[in-house]
Amino acid sequence: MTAPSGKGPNADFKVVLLGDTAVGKTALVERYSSGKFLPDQPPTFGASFFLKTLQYQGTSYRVGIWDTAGQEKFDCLSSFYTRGAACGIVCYSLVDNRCKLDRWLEKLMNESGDEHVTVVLCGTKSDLTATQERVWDADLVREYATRYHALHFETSAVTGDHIEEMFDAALAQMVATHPQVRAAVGQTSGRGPAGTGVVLADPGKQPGPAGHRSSPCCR
Ligand SMILES: Nc1nc2c(ncn2[C@@H]2O[C@H](COP(=O)(O)OP(=O)(O)OP(=O)(O)O)[C@@H](O)[C@H]2O)c(=O)[nH]1
Ligand SMILES: [Mg+2]
Repeated sequence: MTAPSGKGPNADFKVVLLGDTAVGKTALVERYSSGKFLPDQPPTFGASFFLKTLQYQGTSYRVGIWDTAGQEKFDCLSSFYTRGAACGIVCYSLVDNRCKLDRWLEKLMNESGDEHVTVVLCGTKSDLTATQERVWDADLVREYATRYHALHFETSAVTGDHIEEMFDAALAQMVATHPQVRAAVGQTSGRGPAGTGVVLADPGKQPGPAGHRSSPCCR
């Protein structure tokens, strides 16, 4: 995806980041918007909003990104930010098996109110896998990705790995499959080239062998 062109945006859409507290949602979106990793940020209070204008295939898109708070006390608020989202990025830490991935996926599906919502699974803190054990079973994550027709990326806010690629892929998928986005840019029928499916950002960095299952979720 390239920088915005001179002409104004001709499609808007809403992206929401969901996931347990401390999985790294704010660090991820901060890295995406400012290019910086800011350690020791306080937990998000309610939600933060980021706006990006992007150009893809000659069209400008204004992307409003809602970074929600993962702390349970803010649970009742997140539906407000999730409703109407064209894309939900559900984050889990690659090195923390307490993440309730299935809960956030269900929440997204129940609350977005959009049957065409683009779902992205984002395994965060990939830089830490050099020194800490990956705690998520590859088969289980693949199963979630298949069940929810989700894109799947592994990112690091420290190195910036795969963050741009993830947002680019999410945008491409929305343009390809979302009727409102397609209508806004004058594509009214058929599916675009991206379709749904699983994109593994770095097949060389797959989670450990099947069978290495260490209670990936607290249910
Ligand atoms: N090593 C490493 N640390 C990270 C990364 N992303 C975030 N962190 C650290 O993880 C902690 C939590 O990050 P946040 O971005 O605040 O987490 P959050 O998901 O926004 O948390 P809530 O706002 O409470 O929902 C902070 O100490 C960050 O510095 C990453 O990619 N790599
Ligand atoms: Mg936060």
